[in-house]
Amino acid sequence: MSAPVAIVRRIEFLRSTLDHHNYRYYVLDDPEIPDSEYDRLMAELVRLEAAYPQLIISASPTQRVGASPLPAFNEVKHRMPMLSLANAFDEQEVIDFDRRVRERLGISELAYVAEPKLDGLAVSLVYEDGVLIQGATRGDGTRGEDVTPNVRTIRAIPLRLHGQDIPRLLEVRGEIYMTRDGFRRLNDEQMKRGEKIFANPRNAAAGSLRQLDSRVTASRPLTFFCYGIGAAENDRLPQRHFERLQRLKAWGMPISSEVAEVRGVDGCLKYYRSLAARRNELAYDIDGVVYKVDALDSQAALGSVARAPRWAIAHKFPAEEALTQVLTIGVQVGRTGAITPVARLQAVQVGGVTVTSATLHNQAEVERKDVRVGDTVVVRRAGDVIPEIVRVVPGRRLPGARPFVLPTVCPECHSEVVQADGEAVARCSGGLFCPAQRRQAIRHFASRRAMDIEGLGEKVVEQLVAGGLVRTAADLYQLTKEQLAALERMGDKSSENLLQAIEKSKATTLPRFLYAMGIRGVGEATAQVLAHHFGSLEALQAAQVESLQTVPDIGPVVAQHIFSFFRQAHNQEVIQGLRDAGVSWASGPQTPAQRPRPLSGKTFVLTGTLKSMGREQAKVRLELLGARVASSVSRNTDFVVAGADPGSKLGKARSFGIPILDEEGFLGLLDPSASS
Ligand code: D41
Repeated sequence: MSAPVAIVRRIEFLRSTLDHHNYRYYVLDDPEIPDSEYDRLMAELVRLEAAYPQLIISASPTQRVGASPLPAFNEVKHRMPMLSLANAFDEQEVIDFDRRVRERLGISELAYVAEPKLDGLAVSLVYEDGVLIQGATRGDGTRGEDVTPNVRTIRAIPLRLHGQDIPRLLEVRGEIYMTRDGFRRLNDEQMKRGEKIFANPRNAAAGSLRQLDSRVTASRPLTFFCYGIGAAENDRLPQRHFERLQRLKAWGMPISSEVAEVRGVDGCLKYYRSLAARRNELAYDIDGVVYKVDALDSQAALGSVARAPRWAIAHKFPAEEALTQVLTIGVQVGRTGAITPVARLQAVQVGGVTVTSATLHNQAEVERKDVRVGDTVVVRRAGDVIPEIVRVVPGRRLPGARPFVLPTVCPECHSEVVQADGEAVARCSGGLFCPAQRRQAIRHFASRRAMDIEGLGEKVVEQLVAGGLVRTAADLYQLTKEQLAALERMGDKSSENLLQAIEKSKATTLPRFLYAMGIRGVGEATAQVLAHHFGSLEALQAAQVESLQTVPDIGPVVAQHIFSFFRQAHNQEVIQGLRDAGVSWASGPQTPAQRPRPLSGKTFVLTGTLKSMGREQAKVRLELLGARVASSVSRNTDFVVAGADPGSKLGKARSFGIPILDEEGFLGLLDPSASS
């Protein structure tokens, strides 16, 4: 059956429109339309392709979801070797580099291009007639691994190029990396699911790219900057590196906005100092800058030695690891009383920042690394994550140094510290009697996904709790402008703003309110399911453990936590206080008519295991949005949600050309505002 011409045209229109908006977003950093509009266009394309699967092409923007796992990566021989970069560790080495280059070329002052040196993974992307046909890791420079399905999932990498004079064959080189924000989000998710925590964005990027299952890669926040051209079948390319980068950008390749043309070694060093000073403001980690001779004919004349070009050099920032000494080991108390050991360190500069403490995560971690007071340790600061102790330097331990033992009472409130069987963390049993837990509880209450009180930061909360102005969340609603203005670093204006933010938070929703309570085991998703199931706070408060357990995905442990929470007089008082102060939400069970039902009429099928929620919960949440959830795939299925280890339903969905959502896509669908 052939497709109507109008459909073929519409599909191509949608693809080029989506490509265009992807380009505005990733390359020009200047989006023209809101994400919701992009999603709407994508949804239409997904629908049309599902109806006409014979029209699907691999360069379609819908085809970035990953493919079935490979048994192993194939080896790729690079068309041109991927050279490495020589390093300069101080300014003198850069001055020497520039002198050598000028002497060889017999030129008195050179034009260079200065680029940030991204801390990611070098890759080669091959385009044939402007269409991405291969992605490979650098490997040893001669041979790398074929990671084509993986790179196809990275939205910053165009699946096809646009514009004039695109070489028939073009090999683009660049760096795949993770932004610091993406890295933090990924680690948060990994932590919640009890999975591996990555040490830094580079490791996270490497681990995410080298996945045999590219659907895993698709769920990771990888991105890309291009820094050059490898092989190319076209002799009309610009003869200056800077112009080549501009040309690549016009074809759709993302180029760092920090790339600059500079003159002479002075220009190089000036660029270095300025970027080093702004380093922490960048969205991504860099470990130095790269200087490249701009003119291609000069590059050719200089050639290369020992697999590194003579025309480029990496000027590295000072190392991000340093040696220092552990002064004491103390502990910090979290919202749920979790006790985290923290090493206080002899102040040391790590990558330009003074570090005085490092987290040790938990008792087991301290034992594994065997960190003791007085030890000389290697500390690492990756990006702006909390510094950590990499290892103890053996042989420098002071005689008599004793292993660290967790305190038996909380350092803040002197309550007993308890460790439940099978739990890695020990906890202070003081509950909200403990000022540390109180501070954290208030912070959680005010956080963006909870009551969303802007301006209630750590320093403010600390003062409010220490000064006795705020003991519980309800006290926030009794604060006066005078009280706030009297705090350190709070002027009239910021007190006014904070009061307004507190006032604004009174109009909330039941799920947000439940999440804000900080009940153990009740995250955002559970709060939503509870609110939906019980319909009102009163009904939830009255629920017995047995009826709580009948709620999808609530097991005996969380049911008990919820039950106990509402039985405590203290919690009842706080809730009453909040309601008396005017905190409220639309009451009664939300009838279908009141709720927006964006997925109304759509049929979903779930397969495999989701990491963030159980199948029942996923079903409830889809139904809340109006969708129908069926148990088997048919031609009437609109979407299949595939978790880990999906069953035969996935193959069936593919054969019908039904769009498949991975977990991230699914979560984005449930809460489009969450993917910020
Ligand atoms: O940002 C980078 N990591 C970066 C790496 C860059 N901006 N430019 C680079 N240029 C080269 C040459 C000059 C050899 C084409 C590089 C690399 N190479 C490179 N990355 C990994 C090994 C070599």
